[in-house]
Amino acid sequence: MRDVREYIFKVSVLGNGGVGKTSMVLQYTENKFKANYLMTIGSNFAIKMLRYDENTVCRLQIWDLAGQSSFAFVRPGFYQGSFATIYVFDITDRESFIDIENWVKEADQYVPNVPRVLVGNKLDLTDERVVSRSEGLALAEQLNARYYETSAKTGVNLEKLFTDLNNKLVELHVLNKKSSFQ
Ligand code: G3D
Ligand code: MG
Repeated sequence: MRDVREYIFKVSVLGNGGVGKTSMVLQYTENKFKANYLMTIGSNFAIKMLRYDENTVCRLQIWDLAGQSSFAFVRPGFYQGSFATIYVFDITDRESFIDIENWVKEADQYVPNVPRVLVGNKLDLTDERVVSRSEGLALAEQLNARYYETSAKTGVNLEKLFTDLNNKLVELHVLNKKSSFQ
């Protein structure tokens, strides 16, 4: 009988309200955009099963935090036990890009040494773009993060983002391979 091992990796999705965090998670885990969902109250999570190889199955537990500061009390529990942080900005909203720094500062208080991913979302809104790809790449380099540009509307690059991250987490925690994730 083959010995299949299962792992659970919690990852946290961060960024200003409106950048598309909930939409990304919904599109990736359920292939839906603009289904009936409510503004995230506090935090919620979705699970995606990923097969790394024939012996290794992972459940990616993707947590999505509401931006409202009134829910600040949920933050410690939200960050606790995260294996990675995903920072999302909206390429049509410069403020959301500038604010990434604050999200990094906050997350670093709880989970300082985990792989980071930076995401420029709403890639489909080409005409409204105000943050360039090179700016995104430069910030990612500064944060020692991997950079992706996605659209929660079309789904572009979401599969790649989460599969790459899951592979990285298996390498780090199952195979004990330490290397940078950029
Ligand atoms: P949040 O969870 O980060 O707060 P949401 O963001 O997922 O609630 O998305 C905020 C708004 O942006 C939603 O529109 C959503 O449909 C839209 N959105 C999210 N991702 C994308 C994207 O990739 N492309 C486009 N075009 N829109 C996106 P509403 O109108 O409901 O506020
Ligand atoms: Mg949300």
